[in-house]
Amino acid sequence: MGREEAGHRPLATDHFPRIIISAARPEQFPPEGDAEVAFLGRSNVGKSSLINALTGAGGLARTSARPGCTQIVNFYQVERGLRFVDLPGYGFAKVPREKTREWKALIEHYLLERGALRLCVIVLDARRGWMDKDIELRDWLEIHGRPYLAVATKCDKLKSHKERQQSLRALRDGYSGEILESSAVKGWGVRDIWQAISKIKT
Ligand SMILES: Nc1nc2c(ncn2[C@@H]2O[C@H](COP(=O)(O)OP(=O)(O)OP(=O)(O)O)[C@@H](O)[C@H]2O)c(=O)[nH]1
Ligand SMILES: [Mg+2]
Repeated sequence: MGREEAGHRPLATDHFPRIIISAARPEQFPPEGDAEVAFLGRSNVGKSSLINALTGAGGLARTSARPGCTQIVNFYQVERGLRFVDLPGYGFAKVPREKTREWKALIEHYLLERGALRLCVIVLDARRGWMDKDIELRDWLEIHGRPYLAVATKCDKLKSHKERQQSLRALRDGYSGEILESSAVKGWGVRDIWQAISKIKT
């Protein structure tokens, strides 16, 4: 299980980026301190891959073609003063309902209670746009006053002009805010996303 093991706490080091802890329960969340950016989105959408692309650390966040890979909350120290938080993906139908409830409680606890949380990144699949669960999350964040940024990833999968047009339509449908496009595979969008993240520090 390696770094996915709940409660796994490697030795402290000054080396960045590094995992701080994989938490299966709120009691395992690390003490609050540095600003946190949380990555949220449907299972398999590419949250962990995006974290790896942003940090330039290929094996930092475990990725998988199998949805539901990240079932716990992973805290990463990205640089001095900044942490990334990889939250479990939502909306994976094959996960037992009880498990889904557990994850939801864990995510909600983090989003409601975490004072250090400065920005939520809603990760969308560029080919699908806003799906019901994403809209639910967006509404929830707005109601609770949590700032968020929408990122449409896997843009490398849009091969034709027609697919790109369809993607833009789906992303813009009912949403007028900013959406950054990215590809973890190609490294697209990394600079823009960092620019948005760096604003939380000012
Ligand atoms: N082509 C392409 N594939 C990607 C991209 N980002 C992620 N993937 C692939 O999509 C699959 C899921 O990626 P993950 O990063 O594990 O997704 P996740 O959102 O963390 O998934 P969960 O932890 O299960 O919620 C993997 O097979 C990745 O290689 C991308 O930008 N382009
Ligand atoms: Mg993941």
